[in-house]
Amino acid sequence: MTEAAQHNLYAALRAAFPSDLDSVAVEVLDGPGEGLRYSWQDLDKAAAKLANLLDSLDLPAGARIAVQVEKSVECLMLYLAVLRAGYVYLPLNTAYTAKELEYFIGDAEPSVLVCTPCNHGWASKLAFKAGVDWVFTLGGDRDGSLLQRAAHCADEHETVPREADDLAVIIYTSGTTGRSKGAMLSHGNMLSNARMLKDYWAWTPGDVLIHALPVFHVHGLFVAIHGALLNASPMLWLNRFDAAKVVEAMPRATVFMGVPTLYTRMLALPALTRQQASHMRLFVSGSAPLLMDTFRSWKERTGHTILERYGMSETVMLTSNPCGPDARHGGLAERRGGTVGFPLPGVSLRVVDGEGGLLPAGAVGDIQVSGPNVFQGYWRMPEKTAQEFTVDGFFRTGDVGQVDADGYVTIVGRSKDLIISGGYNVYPAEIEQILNELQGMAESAVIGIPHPDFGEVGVALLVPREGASLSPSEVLAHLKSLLANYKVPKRCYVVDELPRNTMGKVQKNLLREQFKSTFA
Ligand code: MLC
Ligand code: AMP
Repeated sequence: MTEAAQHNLYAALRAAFPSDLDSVAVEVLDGPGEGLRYSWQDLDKAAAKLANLLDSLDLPAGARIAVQVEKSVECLMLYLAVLRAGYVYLPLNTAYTAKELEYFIGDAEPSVLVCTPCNHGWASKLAFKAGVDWVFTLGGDRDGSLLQRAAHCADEHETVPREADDLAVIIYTSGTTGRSKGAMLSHGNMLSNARMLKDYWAWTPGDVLIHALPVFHVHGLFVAIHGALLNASPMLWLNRFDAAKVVEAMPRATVFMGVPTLYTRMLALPALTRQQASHMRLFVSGSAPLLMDTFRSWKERTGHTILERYGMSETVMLTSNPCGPDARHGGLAERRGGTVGFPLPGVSLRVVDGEGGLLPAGAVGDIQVSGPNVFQGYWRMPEKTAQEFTVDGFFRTGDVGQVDADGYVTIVGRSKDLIISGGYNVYPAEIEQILNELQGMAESAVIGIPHPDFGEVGVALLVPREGASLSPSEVLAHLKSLLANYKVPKRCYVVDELPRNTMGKVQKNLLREQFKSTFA
C-alpha cells in the first residue's frame, strides 16, 4: 500500500483486520438476518464489490453518496466501500421526511442516493428532479438494487489514496437559524480520533462490542464502529435498540456504547444484574447529559462505573473520563459522574468569557476546542464556518461549561438553543419557523423540558392571532408531515402570550420553569 493510501481511513481500518479473515466480525442479533455471522473476509470482499460498483458509475472526484437506509451490516459495508473508493459518505437519519431529504439533496448535490426499497417511489422522484445521477435501494433483508448490481462486480479493490485533509464524510446538523449545515469531516479527522480513542479507552484483544446505536450519526457510525474495527473486535449487532437483547448479550461482550436513554431503559429491567454484566469491561455514555441518578444506579446495579464522554458531529470526540490512570492528570483514574472527563490527548479545550478572554479553573463560560479531530468547515457555507472559528483557530462549540482544578470538564448548558432528545438534536428554530408560517399563528416558542425516557423533549407554545383559533392536534399533524418524528414536540399548548425581556426576547428559561413538571 502506498504512503498516501494509508491516510485513507479504510486503509487503516483494513490494516487492523485480524490475520484470520474467516473469523467472525459481526454477528446479527435481530431482524431478518438474525443469527447471521459475517467474517472479516465478508466485510472486505463486499466493500470491494460495492467500491467497484461505485467506480463503474464514472462519478466525479469528491462525489457525495447519500444514504438513507435502515441499519444493516450491508449499510456498514457500503460506508466502508465509499471510504475505500475515495468518495464522500453522506448518512441521513431514516426518520427524515421527503421535505427534509429534498433539502439535503439540494444542498449536498450527491451523485448517488441509496434509499430503502419502500421509499424508492418518492425518493427517486425528488432525487432525479434534483439532478442525482443514480438511485439504488438497500433493504434490511439484503434486498434491493444496490446489492444486486454489486453482486456482478469484482471482490478485490485497491484502496484509493487519500490525503489526511481529504473529505470523507458530510454529517448534517441542524442549526440555530433553522437551516441544516453539513459538517465536513476528513479522513484525518476521523482516523486521528479513532486511533487516540483506541489507546485512551484501552481497547484490547478479546474485546467484543455490542452495537445497538443508529449508524447515521457520529456515535454509532464513528465512535463505535471505528473503535471495533481498529481493534479487530467482533461486533454483536442490533439493528434496533432493544434493552432486553443488549442485557442478554452482555455475557458474550465487553464494550457497550449508548446515549443515556439506553441506560435508563436497561435499568428498568430486572435482568440487569451484577452477574449479567460481569463479563463487561467498559460502558460508555455520551451524546446527551447522563443524569447522576442513572450514573449511580448503574454502579449500584452492575458494579460498573459508566465512562461519560463528550463530542459533536463537527469534532468527533473531545473529552472523556479516564478509562485507566491518566498520566497527564497526576494519574487520576476516577470516572466522575456529572463530568465529561478530560480533554482527550491532542485536543485543546478552553473556557472563555463573552469577549473571548480565558477563564480560570471553576469559572463557567463558552467551550472552544481545537485539534486534529476538528472538522474542515460547513459544506458550502464559508461565512458560517468563519463565524464559528476564532482567529486563532478554535471552534466555538456552543456548549457552556467549566474545567475544575483537577482538569475535569463539566457541561453546564448550551449557548445554542438546542434540545437533545434521546440523543438526537432538535433545534427549536427549525420547528418555530414552520409554526410561524401557519395561518392564524401570531408567534410560537419551542422549549426543551425534562422527560424520564428521552432526557429532554420538546413542547410547543402557540400564540394565536387575534380572533383566530388553533388546534394543537392539527398543528402536531402538520409538523409530523414535514419533520422527522423525533423533532415533533411531544405536547402543544395554546397560550395568550410569551414572556419577553426588556429587549423583546422570548424568555425561554421562564417557560422551561413553568412546564418543567409536565412529564414528571
Ligand atoms: C424515537 N422517538 C423519539 C426519539 N426516538 N422522540 C424523541 N426523541 C427521540 N430520540 C419517538 C418516535 O418518533 C415515536 O413517536 C416514538 O418515540 C417511538 O419511536 P421508536 O422508534 O419506537 O423509538 P425507539 O426505537 O425506542 O428509539 C428511541 C431510541 C432512539 C432512544 C432508541 O431515539 C435512538 O437510537 N437514539 C440514539 C440517538 C443517537 O445515536 N445519537 C447520537 C448522535 S451523535 P411517534 O409519535 O411516532 O409514536 C452525537 C455526538 C456525540 O450526538 O457526542 O455522540
Ligand atoms: P451533535 O450535533 O448531534 O453531534 O451533538 C453534539 C452536542 O451533543 C454537543 O454540542 C453537546 O451539546 C451534546 N453532547 C454530547 N455529548 C454530551 C455529554 N456527554 N453531555 C452533555 N452534552 C453532550
